[in-house]
Amino acid sequence: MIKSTIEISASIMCINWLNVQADLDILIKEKIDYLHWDIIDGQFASDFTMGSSIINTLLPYSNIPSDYHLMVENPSRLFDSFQTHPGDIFTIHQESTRNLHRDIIKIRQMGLRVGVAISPGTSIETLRYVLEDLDIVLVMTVNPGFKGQKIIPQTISKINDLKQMINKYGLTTKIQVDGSVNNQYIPDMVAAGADILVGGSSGLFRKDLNLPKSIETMRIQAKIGLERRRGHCHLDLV
Ligand code: S6P
Ligand code: MG
Repeated sequence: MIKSTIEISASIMCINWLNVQADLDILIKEKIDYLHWDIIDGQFASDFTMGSSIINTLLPYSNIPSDYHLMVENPSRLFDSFQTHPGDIFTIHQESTRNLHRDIIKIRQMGLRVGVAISPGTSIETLRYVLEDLDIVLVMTVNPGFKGQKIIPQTISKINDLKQMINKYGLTTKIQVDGSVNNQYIPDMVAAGADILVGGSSGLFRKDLNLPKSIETMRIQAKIGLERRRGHCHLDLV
């Protein structure tokens, strides 16, 4: 069964930092599904973003679930750094850990939802033997590190291949997409199988559109993609 709604996760590294409180108020009012915290260590990807002191300061401001995207080497060293709540998501990169399965189990034992991200050059086959342990696979549609990058087009067919793999094994794993998630690509991403859209600088925190309007626009594009997906498949739909 396919869920009738597509969720939006707001990439806080793309928020207007001179207007954080007002933007968070809008995200709350508009019932955004997750706050997406990009954590980068300068090694796995070549930049630095927010650490636990900034994130833990902002967390009490809303009760929106957190979606932690850990773009760091050896991610388990940071698992205890954040004030997590049940229902939050910890997503680690397949490429960043020497023992992926051990780290997946650790996250599960913390009572959190488990995600694994794959960078554009990483095959979905690398997840074959952990897929059943995951709540979410994050398909990166740009290389990790920076906002405002161009999409890597072949990642759209990767979403489709992953969706087929999930269906083949009878799983309910959700597909999240991150990078250049905007009006131009949302319908294709959702039609291919994306369930959670990470809204960044090109789709959500846009310079040319206010935040409520960009949220509305993302939802409309997601609906178009979902209708296309339904038109293509023979599953029992809600
Ligand atoms: C990138 C990070 C993302 C970005 C977001 C940017 O390393 O994981 O979450 O913040 O994708 O969005 P956009 O629309 O600028 O590509
Ligand atoms: Mg991200």
